[in-house]
Amino acid sequence: MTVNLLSVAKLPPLLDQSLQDRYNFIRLSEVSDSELESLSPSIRAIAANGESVVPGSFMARFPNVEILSVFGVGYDGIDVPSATEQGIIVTNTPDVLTDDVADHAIALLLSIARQVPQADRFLRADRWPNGGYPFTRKVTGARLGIVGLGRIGVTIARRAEAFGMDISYTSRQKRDKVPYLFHDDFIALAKAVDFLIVTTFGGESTRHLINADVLDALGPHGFLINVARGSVVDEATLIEYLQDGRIAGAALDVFETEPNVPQALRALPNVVLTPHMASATHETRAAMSNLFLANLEAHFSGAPIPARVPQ
Ligand code: 8YV
Repeated sequence: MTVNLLSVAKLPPLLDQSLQDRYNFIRLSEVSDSELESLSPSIRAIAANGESVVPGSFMARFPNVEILSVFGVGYDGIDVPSATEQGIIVTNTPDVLTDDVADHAIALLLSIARQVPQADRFLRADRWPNGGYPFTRKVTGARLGIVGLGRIGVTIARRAEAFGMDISYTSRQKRDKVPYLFHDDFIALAKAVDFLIVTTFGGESTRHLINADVLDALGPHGFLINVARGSVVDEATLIEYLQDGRIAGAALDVFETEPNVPQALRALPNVVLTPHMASATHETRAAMSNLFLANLEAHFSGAPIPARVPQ
């Protein structure tokens, strides 16, 4: 019997197609409330992505859901305790995207320090004949702070080693076996570095962790890079600090209310902004899709699930 799967997220077209081939695919955005009501007892799987917000009250509408599969490593929008209580397995797609997110973090760091997009705009505007582009910030040998030294943080640190950067971090706990300096508070970390990269979990526990105090500590020569979740940074305060030159610049792949990015942020010259695309390469999105499908398939065939989130 084909399993009824409800998709609550926009997924890549190829994955969408694979799900339609394998499951009885129901798209949340295409069914009315009453249709959903009558379908609800038949739904056994929910497909979501890293940006999805799925509260326990939503899951409770589907008494026979067994698995909620997330396309992405982050699952901060999913109420995992409620899922566990309701006997729903939650899966995600870690590891396969680590390299891409680390690559993108380094790309953002280089872009904001060396002002690559700004210089590109300068050239296209034919401003070069009137004089060269102003000097930028050297990266090699600079001090890098990483907020959250998980798999992605460590991979960024390894890349930064190749730039001779002096690396320190903060994390829920000090990591053994890494040669980087541990700070047990964000302010001390921000004070000690030129570039601060945020790679921590999203969700309530890290909401607005990067606030005025951390930005003050980073200071007028410091740069902020965020590839984690927009919620980790107090975006309104960040905008004020950028406007006033109280920090030097920011390079952001994630925002508080995606896909809407405040005009005040877009108007700033000292930012580099990308549309939540750190893991969006052909190769990695294919690998994420395969892992996403493998999680579902393993569950429904009774095999061990490759990537189940901790409960
Ligand atoms: C994706 C992400 O953009 O993995 C995550 O947590 O945020 C990204 O890789 C997202 O999940 C796809 O929608």
